[in-house]
Amino acid sequence: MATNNPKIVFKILILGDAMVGKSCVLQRYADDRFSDAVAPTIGVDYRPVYREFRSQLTKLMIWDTAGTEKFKSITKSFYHGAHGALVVYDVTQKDTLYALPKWIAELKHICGGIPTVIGNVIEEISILIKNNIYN
Ligand SMILES: Nc1nc2c(ncn2[C@@H]2O[C@H](COP(=O)(O)OP(=O)(O)OP(=O)(O)O)[C@@H](O)[C@H]2O)c(=O)[nH]1
Ligand SMILES: [Mg+2]
Repeated sequence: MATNNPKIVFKILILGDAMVGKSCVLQRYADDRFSDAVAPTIGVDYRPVYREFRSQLTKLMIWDTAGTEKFKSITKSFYHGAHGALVVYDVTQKDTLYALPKWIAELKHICGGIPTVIGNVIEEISILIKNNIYN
């Protein structure tokens, strides 16, 4: 796909606690592959992804942020001007679910809008339900 002159450009953030799989979600979306050797993100990583959307070349400027608290001041400076966000949690780690309101509130404070929430590590969900983790 020729990637020059996209008609539509969106800035998208990926947020959420450390180790929930944000970078893996991006790798899956951008390259359709999974690796368990992904290094923790230092600050912020940027990845342009091009897709056809309603027959228009669309550029998604995806900013994959570190979940670690020590990078928060850096990562928050990238929230400005975002059109959307994926707020990720790990379905096997309850704390990462309970942290979502904090991530969403911080995002809304700077960007407004409604983020999308996604649960990761979903191949483990049947084990969690079987073991009554969600009761
Ligand atoms: N089983 C399983 N492991 C996953 C999945 N997604 C990510 N992981 C593993 O979870 C760990 C953390 O993944 P990352 O993508 O680096 O997590 P992150 O949220 O980007 O972490 P930070 O950059 O430190 O904020 C890695 O060891 C991944 O291999 C998944 O869907 N299933
Ligand atoms: Mg990461």
